[in-house]
Amino acid sequence: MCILQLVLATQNKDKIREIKNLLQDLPVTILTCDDFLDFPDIEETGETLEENAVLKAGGIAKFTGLATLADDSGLEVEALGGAPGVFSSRYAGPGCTYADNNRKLLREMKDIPEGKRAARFRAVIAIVWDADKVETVEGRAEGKIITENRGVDGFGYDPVFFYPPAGKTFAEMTLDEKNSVSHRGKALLAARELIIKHLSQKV
Ligand code: ITT
Repeated sequence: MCILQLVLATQNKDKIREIKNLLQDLPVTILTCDDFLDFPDIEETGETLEENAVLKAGGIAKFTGLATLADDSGLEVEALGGAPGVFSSRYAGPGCTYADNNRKLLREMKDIPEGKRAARFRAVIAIVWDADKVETVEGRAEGKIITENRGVDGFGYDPVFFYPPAGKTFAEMTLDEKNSVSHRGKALLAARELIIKHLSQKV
């Protein structure tokens, strides 16, 4: 197998940590925004996670000329009709923090009863290999929104996302534990297969 250079089309350090952890044993050199000058911020104008993942990977692949992986992810809350969805990172408005988003979510859900708080995380990963070839995979994690923050690890909505099979929120899990059950972990497992197939075709 040859060594592949793969760029991560994200400015989100938390995603970079999780993605690197799950790809670390592959013969892949991972490059991030820190390895390039003037790494562009690709505008997310798509209406779906898949469209945005392809937009981000395509934009950065064009900029670097290298194979590029992007993750577009979000939280879909049943009682809120699927919100915040594609707007997950900017739910509480432009420039908002993770804490602002969680406060807004808990406020919006304050009257929603225990049995109606189902939510799912979804992650779509797009890999642009070259101008003619893009592949996408998806992962999901089903859980529920609790009524106050629990745990300090992870990022984003992790402190309010309770994962019943583990009896914990994602913010109460180690990185390995979260990656073994999360939406991103599952999408990356499928992405690993794409990478392995690509490497074997290059031999
Ligand atoms: P890039 O576009 O640069 O990758 P971003 O944070 O803007 O970074 P997205 O547009 O995909 O990424 O938005 C994803 C948001 O969904 C993220 O900011 C969190 O608020 C939330 N999110 C995604 N995955 C999550 C996870 O594993 N745990 C908690 N929150 C998550």
